[in-house]
Amino acid sequence: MSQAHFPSIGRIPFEGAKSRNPFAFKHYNADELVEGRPMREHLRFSVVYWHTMCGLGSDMFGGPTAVRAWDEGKTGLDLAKARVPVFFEFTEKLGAPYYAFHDRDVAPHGQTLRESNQWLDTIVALLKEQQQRTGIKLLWGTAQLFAHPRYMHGAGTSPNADVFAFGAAQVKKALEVTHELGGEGYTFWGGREGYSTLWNTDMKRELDHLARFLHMAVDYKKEIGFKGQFYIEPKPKEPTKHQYDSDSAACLNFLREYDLLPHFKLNIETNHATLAGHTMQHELEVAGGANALGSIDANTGDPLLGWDTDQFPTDLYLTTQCMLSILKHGGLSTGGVNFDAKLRRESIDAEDLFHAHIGGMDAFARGLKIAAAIRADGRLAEFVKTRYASWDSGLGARIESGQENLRSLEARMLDQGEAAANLSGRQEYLENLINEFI
Ligand code: XUL
Ligand code: CO
Repeated sequence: MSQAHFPSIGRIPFEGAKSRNPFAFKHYNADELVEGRPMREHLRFSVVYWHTMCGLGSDMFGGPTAVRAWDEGKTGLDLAKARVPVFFEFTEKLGAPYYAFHDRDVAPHGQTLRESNQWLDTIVALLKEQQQRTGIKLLWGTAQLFAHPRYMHGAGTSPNADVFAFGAAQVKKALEVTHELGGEGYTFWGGREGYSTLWNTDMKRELDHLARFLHMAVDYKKEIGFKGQFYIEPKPKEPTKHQYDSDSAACLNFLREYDLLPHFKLNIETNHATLAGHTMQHELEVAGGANALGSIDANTGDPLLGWDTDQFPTDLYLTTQCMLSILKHGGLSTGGVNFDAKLRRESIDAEDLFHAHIGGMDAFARGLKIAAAIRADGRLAEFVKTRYASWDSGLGARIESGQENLRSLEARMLDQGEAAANLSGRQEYLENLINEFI
């Protein structure tokens, strides 16, 4: 194991709930079986390159604050090269099996597309070496189609056809390198695919273009034999005031409308769910119901800030809800628990990266164990099942199977005069029940 950049920190061990060592897991024990499967396989933790290596604390009111010895005195491609071994030393010490990146956070923008592609190739060779050295795998790759000024109006939805073409070229290359690195997926987050005002926007045309863009990617994926899963990542706003991929339901509708649904699943991010006015659990259930729950970007917002603050997840109710939905819908197969999360601007030390990820991994490990305990107990599932018992036989079963119609139902109710009495929803009882496990 490389010791060059975090010499005082070794491989993070599992020490159990009684440990007071901040550099140890209290709950994430990779080999421990939960519902007959190791935690490692349930959770498939992934570290993101962008926040971890490139996020230095800048916000709209001020510049970077983070102290990163390995960055000092370097710029451009030299800086990009220097960050690769640091990232892998970090991820390896954490014991996270996966990572994710955007093309332009591993390598810088060149003056031309050709130069950008060359620089990306240089870095991809280093990523590949590090993957081979450590066994860490690529969960998904993606193209950054939002930071460069050319994408000011979007990429796939730009009114400028040349910008669409540039974005398409960038995605082509990003798909190639993701394939080369053995990526298990590829994510499309519509960075600026939305609008700031409808006065200047032909919405229908932009949506048609976005669909064309994604169909081209589907075609190219087949052409190069890339077998990874495609994901769309819903987000309702920020930077635009309305993003077309606004939430799970909107994404599913868009994918269905344009015959893309067979090719995509959703990558659902907590802070995006809350920006959309939903809970993460809601978004996961909408996706799961459509058999499109693919992966999660594990983070959280701040209830008092209406921004995408991308904080590390530490709330056990949140992680329990996530894991209950994930287990219910069959677990993560190609996807993972990807920490699209960043340090607070005030957390300036490299060791804060460890505290943040260790905390997030432990919070998800606890969520997994709590969710499994709730499932083993069975009272919650039994309550929900009983609540719908009127659909299991007789009238409900006949409605579900299409044997009733408005006429037959009217005849029944005219005969009965009133519907059978309702039963209590027992919300407070269930909230107390959940608390027994947390
Ligand atoms: C932005 C966001 C992205 C995607 C990948 O809010 O979540 O980083 O996860 O482009
Ligand atoms: Co994300």
